[in-house]
Amino acid sequence: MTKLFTPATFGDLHLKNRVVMAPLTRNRANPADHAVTSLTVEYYSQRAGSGLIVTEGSQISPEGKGYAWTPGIYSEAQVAAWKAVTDAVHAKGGKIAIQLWHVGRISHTSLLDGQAPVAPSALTAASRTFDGSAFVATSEPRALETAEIARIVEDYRKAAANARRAGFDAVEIHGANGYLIDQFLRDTTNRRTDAYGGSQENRVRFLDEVVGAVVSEMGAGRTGIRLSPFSNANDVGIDSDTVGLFSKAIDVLNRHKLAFLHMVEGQTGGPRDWPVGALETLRDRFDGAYIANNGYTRAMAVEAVESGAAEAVAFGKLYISNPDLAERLAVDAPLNPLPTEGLYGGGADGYTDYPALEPADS
Ligand code: 8OZ
Repeated sequence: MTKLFTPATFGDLHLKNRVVMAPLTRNRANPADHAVTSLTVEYYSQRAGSGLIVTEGSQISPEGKGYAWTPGIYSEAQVAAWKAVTDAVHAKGGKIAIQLWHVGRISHTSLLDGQAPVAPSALTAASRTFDGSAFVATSEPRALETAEIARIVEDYRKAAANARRAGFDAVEIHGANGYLIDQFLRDTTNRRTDAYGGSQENRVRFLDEVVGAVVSEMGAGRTGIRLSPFSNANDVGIDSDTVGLFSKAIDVLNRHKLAFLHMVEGQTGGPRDWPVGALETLRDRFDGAYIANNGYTRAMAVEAVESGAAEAVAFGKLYISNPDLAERLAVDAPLNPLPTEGLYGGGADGYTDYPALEPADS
């Protein structure tokens, strides 16, 4: 049997196969309360054949929001709405992790009640966000006061407690793609002179505190993280010592005994390029399960898991138009073409209307 389709245990998580659904922002939460809707229950339930679903990024606080109609995990209404999702996925024998997200500087004042986004340093990203009607340049952020950082760490802890109450099997901390944690890590975006900036040890401090807070609620065996060390997504910039910095970050993850590291290999949604040997150095340093991601085909995924290069492979784009992707890959069935519209916002069109190979309940 091809190992990709065999069960796996990552920490306290028992997965039926090693085909992971990658987090995908789809902007379909209720605009009034940022809670997911019954359409989202249907969407994830259709994808329960995956060994592990990782949800779309879900903001840990109103301040952590960077785009229109993304869901939150900080209010009781949001917890109740997510509980319907986890119940539906569990009823179909699936497992689901929620991705905890704070966008930092990748936001706009119009999404934040007129407030400036917060960031380690007051440096504006050359990036864009969607404000509900148009793509707009991200706003100039304000640098966080040292005393405020504990409050954000506490927001992560509360979000993890909410995730547990909402029935999630695990939490994935969003440490990738130029959002808040990534902004603290890199010397391109972190120019602080307090205990959270300067040396690599100081720049991993925020990550360390966030991971500690999340683990205190979920347990390390049900906590993972997504990183993208080689990606310049959201204009985060490439650190002057990527391998040194991310080695220290991975040492933090190992100290906390995290269950999995979900790696965006290369440029987010782009070329699989990195300095020779650098990805392998970081991958091998991590003690837990390694989930590979970025542009994998079936053949690449089979080979990666067979050879031991990865314990699992996460697919994003292919999961948009193939709700039964794991089942299709297992029998090497043809795939629905990649979608071109309906990605961000809207209703059922391009969301829950992609056909499965066979009726899901037959
Ligand atoms: C696409 C559009 C908006 C956000 C990421 C959460 O890149 C995202 C994202 C992707 O991690």
